[in-house]
Amino acid sequence: MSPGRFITLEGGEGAGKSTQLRALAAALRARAIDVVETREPGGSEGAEAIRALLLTGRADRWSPRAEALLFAAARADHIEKTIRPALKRGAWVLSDRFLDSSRAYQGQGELTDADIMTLHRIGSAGYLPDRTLLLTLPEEEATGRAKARDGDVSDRIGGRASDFHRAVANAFTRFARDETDRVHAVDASGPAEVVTVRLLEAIEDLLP
Ligand code: T5A
Repeated sequence: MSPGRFITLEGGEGAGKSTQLRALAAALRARAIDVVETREPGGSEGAEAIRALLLTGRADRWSPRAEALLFAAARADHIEKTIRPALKRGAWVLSDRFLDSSRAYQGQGELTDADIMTLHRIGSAGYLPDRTLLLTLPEEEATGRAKARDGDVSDRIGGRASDFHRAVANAFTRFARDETDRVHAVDASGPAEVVTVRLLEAIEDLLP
């Protein structure tokens, strides 16, 4: 049995992560790979319940510290209940967002990247993906895609100011620069099928 792999897709709002997760899963299944599609926050019963707490309600529903702890708790449950069992049976797990989202979104302002990594060590023993695919797209294009789909409606975190989302994008860029083995930046512009080909190229060395 070839080993299961844990692949995460990251990036800002509207970059095309969900679209590409589905396409990548289909491409892997066509190669007879057992694939589990999942997402964060969420991906297990407990984590989906926490997702609802995190993404709905007033902007100030949670303090930055409480918010970071909730994401870490959801992730601990997701890993334990969904990710590890799938990997154990040799499946590939594709997750729409994971730890790097917490580092980019919660690890600015009151909390540092080191704080988020400490929470991850406590919650999930510091568990990391085999590969993280960072979908990069110019801000206007990503906003345009999200707007075309959702209009002006957004969730508790997606609805934050553009300065916040710019800082998130800069943090993701930093991870790709500093963690080159794990985090691969992939151009998310152009037709979806072309982006999928780029993503497959970025995991080619992991394929059985
Ligand atoms: N969060 C999450 C944290 O703060 N900390 C954390 O630790 C975690 C895990 C989650 C929110 O939680 C935050 C980040 C987020 O704010 P979510 O509902 O899961 O929110 O949504 P997002 O992850 O932000 O994802 P989106 O749904 O906004 O965007 P996607 O998945 O990147 O994009 P997608 O695929 O839905 O595409 C958007 C639109 O563009 C079209 C699609 O059809 C769709 O309409 N599209 C394209 N159009 C043209 N060309 C292409 N190549 C296209 N690809 C897709």
